[in-house]
Amino acid sequence: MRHFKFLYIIFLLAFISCGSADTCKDAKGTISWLPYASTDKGQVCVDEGISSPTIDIACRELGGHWEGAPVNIHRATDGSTIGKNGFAISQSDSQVDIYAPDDLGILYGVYALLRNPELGRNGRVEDSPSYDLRLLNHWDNLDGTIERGYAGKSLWKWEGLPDSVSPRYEEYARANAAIGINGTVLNNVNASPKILSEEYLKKVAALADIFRPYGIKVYLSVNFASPMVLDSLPTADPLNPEVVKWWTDKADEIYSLIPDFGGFLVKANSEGQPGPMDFGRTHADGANMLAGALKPHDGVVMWRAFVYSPADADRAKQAYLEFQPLDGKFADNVIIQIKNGPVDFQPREPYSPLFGAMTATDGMAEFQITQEYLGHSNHLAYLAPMWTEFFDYVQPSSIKAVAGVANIGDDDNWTGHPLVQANWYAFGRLAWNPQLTSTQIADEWLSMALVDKAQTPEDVYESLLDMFDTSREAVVDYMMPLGLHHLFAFGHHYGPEPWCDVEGARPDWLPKYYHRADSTGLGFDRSPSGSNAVGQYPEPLRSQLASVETCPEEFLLWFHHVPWTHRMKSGNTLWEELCIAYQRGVEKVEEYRQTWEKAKPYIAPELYTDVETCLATQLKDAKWWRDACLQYFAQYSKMPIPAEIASEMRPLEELMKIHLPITNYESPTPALLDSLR
Ligand code: BDP
Repeated sequence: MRHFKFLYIIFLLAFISCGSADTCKDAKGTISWLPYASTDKGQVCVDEGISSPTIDIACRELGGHWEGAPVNIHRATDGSTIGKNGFAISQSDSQVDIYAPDDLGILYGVYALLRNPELGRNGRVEDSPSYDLRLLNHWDNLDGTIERGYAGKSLWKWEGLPDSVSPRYEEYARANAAIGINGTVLNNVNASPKILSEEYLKKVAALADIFRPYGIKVYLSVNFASPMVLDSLPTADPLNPEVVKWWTDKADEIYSLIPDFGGFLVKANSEGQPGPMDFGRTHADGANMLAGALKPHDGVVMWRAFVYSPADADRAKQAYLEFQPLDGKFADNVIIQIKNGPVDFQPREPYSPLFGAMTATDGMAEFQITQEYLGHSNHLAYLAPMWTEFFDYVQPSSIKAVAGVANIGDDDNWTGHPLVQANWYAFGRLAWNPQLTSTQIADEWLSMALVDKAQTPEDVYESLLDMFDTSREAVVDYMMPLGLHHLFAFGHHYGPEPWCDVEGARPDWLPKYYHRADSTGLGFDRSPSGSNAVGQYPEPLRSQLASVETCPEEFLLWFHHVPWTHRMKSGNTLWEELCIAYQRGVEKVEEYRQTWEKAKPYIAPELYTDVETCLATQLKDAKWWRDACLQYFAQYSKMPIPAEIASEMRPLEELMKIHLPITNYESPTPALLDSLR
């Protein structure tokens, strides 16, 4: 169908503007991938019949920030191949055309064009999101703290809402829309029932109103015992009619305030949270009851599979054991949210075998953007390589959605470490298109956020790119190489404590449970002769993982208890290889410091200094990890640490005395770390 064209030209002032692009790149409070510089030159022409608050934003962005030829905005015609929320762009010297089947697609097209002004120049480019749900999960508590948050306090200022509204709420929505994120779970999975009170729902509605034109739907984490806590029901049994009615009424109330509310995220019967099993029911009973309440409103339930109990032999098998038998028993608006790995967001984990094991149930991946286990906000760990590695094993089309635990707080720079806005960005880009490569995304981010690519010598740029791309592997090397995992200090998870023993603590919260170091070797035997966690993987991977000889070495100690003298592919023994890996990690960080110094002339001064400080801390931490782990394991291997490393090590007894006085809500400052070690 052809539209009758009604042309009008819009000249709009940028609604956020400041100086030149370069001064804004590193300005405090800015989002690195958003346009800030105001051009006031963008000319936009919208086909008749296309109008909405979302289109107004698209026009405002172009009006304020587009410097190229006039842009025509069209509704894609019925026969178009463009997917939901997708767009097509073509451009010549005299005009740019954006086509989309819906308004959000137009907005996404506009952001794609602003990100890459050449898009569509060499022929029409078509793009649409791979998943319908691309969500951030905030682990924000109602008191303003953030569980595992390292960028200050929560962005949500609950005391002031709904009347007082921070300008950052809209900037947050803009930042997310610009990378295709279309939903946000506002509160911690360890959910306070209070979030469902009338008082808080009004606050949530105020945020939803701000996010709506940017295509961001609001979701909430809910506490399964909410009916008992909020309204004194004697039970939260999902099959009890009063409980069912309570949730049905609650859903109606939510939708009366927020008509496009997305749905619930639920952590149930996990780490002490209440759930259906407290009442003798199953995960499916619980999820389906909530799904029933949301169904008339088109809401979804994201039910988490993060479950484990100390009674069982192997924590890595738990989620599969509990959930796989329930395959096919879930309502069609339930999605099982599964962490990428079977344990808990370690620097490297094999993928969770639950992916692909529930063929009659929708599943979604949960990644962690915040660096709970990767050096908090002190370490540079660019996480896209971890997530693309996941997609090397898990077919993108086998899951329905993706979620990322946000690394966002109210810090000036939003994400703590000055460079890890890149991880928020990378998550959004991969949620849109999991086929993108980590290097491609790093290249996009570096050239937008860090340096002016045209002005930066190629070797400097390449070194920066390499620093990003290898940084997660460096963390793996200096913390937990070759499949080691969970050697972290108890509670806050910053720094090494492979020796950790806390009286009365659950064994599966202690490092020894995972590394199993003894005089014969190192690693967790998950082969058929051990816990047989490998049995949960499909063939041929299962057999490959099952044998020490064929198991990929990066997962070796995850799946096997390996003799210290075992010959690795390199010809080195396991012990030698371990020493090499820890040292390689340290050297990599030394190299990053040199890269950073080389890049100094091309980096904004304040940013330069901030990152320099972080890298200095990262190097000290890397050595701390190396020294602690190698000396601790040497007690079992009885093998020597190479002299050149050993000579600069701090004695183990000293390292074992370091205890960081921090909680799950903070990252240690460099000064605190220096004072303790
Ligand atoms: C672990 C965190 C814990 C979270 C839990 C979860 O240590 O704070 O509550 O995961 O995902 O990674 O529920």
